Amino acid sequence: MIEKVTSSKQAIELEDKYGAHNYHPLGVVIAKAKGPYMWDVEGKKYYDFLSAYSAVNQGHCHPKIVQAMIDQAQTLTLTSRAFYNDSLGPYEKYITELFGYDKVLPMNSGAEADETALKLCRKWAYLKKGLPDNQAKIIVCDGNFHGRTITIISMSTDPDAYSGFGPYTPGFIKVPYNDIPALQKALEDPNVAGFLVEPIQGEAGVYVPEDGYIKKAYDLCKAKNVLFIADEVQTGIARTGKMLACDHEGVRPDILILGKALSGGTMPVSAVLADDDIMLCIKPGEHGSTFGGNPVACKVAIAALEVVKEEKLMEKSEALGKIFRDEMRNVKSEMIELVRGKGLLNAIVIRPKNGKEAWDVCLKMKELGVLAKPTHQHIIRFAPPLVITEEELRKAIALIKEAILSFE
Ligand code: IF1
Repeated sequence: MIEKVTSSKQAIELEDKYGAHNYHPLGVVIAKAKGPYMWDVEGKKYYDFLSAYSAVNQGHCHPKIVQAMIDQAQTLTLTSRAFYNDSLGPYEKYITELFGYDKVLPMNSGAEADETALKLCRKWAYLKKGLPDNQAKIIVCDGNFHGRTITIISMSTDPDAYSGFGPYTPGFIKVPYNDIPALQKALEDPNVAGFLVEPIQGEAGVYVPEDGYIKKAYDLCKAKNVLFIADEVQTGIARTGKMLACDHEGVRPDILILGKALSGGTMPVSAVLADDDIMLCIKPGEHGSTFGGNPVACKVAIAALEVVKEEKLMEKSEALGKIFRDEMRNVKSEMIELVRGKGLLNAIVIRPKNGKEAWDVCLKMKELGVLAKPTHQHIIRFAPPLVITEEELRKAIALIKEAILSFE
């Protein structure tokens, strides 16, 4: 018997009893969403300021993307890659021309795309760079977040992400983020194959590196014939005010990783883009996925990317992000320690006051109709869908200010 949810309390109880406890969600049960808005089971309306961690850049249930999904789902959902189909080629042409790469390897989740990038980098290191077998090393940054698989958490410096999941995958060198000398030193190792980096570290708390860091890191990698691999799963697709966060510094990654908003938050769609000299290192039968590049994902991703262009989401993200940071930096509250971000990927570092901290601010915002969630104990990430209007943004900002000032 499929139970019908008629109250938030009932939904939470069902999840608690029958679901794994691998999350600690904010106490709100969403039943419907559209554009920048979400409604809970009781019908209360909220501004979404998380966007499913930047997967819903185009706004919830975007009509063009949903229609593309419906049309394809009624025609052909899956062939697997055992056979060709009439959706994958056109999608591959579209996305490689849009981002300027020779080829794309389609996957589903962001973690799968990061794993694919790691495999590509290692293969290239052995076949093209000539590194000794099983000796390839990949440099990653402290505070990184690239997903939840065993190899990816083997790169992590967050005990919550890796503790109790050993033994770990070898072959990773960790360096401090935003630290060029440390990267330079690590690149002295002749067995380094690649450098995997988030242009802005999302999970670490929207950690924006100093201007020029990405460009300098890229140049150092090129000087050592090391692949520069950008994880733009969270920062990509117009979130930071450019199509890619790397575009702010004119850097073209050797391997580009996309996910989340590549589908506008409708389904898991991820992609790895690279030129032939890297991409063709993986031969038929050496990598793949049942659903990778499925026809529905192809049509959805094309629609999701077209929406970014048609609705000028890059420009909106850039302009509205400036308004958000300016407004929040003018709030007179000791709880606001720092406001940082790029485009509409922002965060506020909350200074605890009278025992109240970021979680309490989020609970107050929820009460007032704005949903966001802390990343780590003292940082609240603010990332509304990029389709939010200036008027809606200003209304939400007023509520965020009210929530923070309620603790004065
Ligand atoms: C969770 C964090 C964000 C990502 C980057 C790859 C992936 C992610 C830069 C993997 C995924 C998600 C995962 C989700 C919450 C969210 C998250 F808090 F976990 F760290 F955004 F910061 N690269 N991030 O941000 O993509 O496999 O999830 O599709 O695991 O709770 P995925």
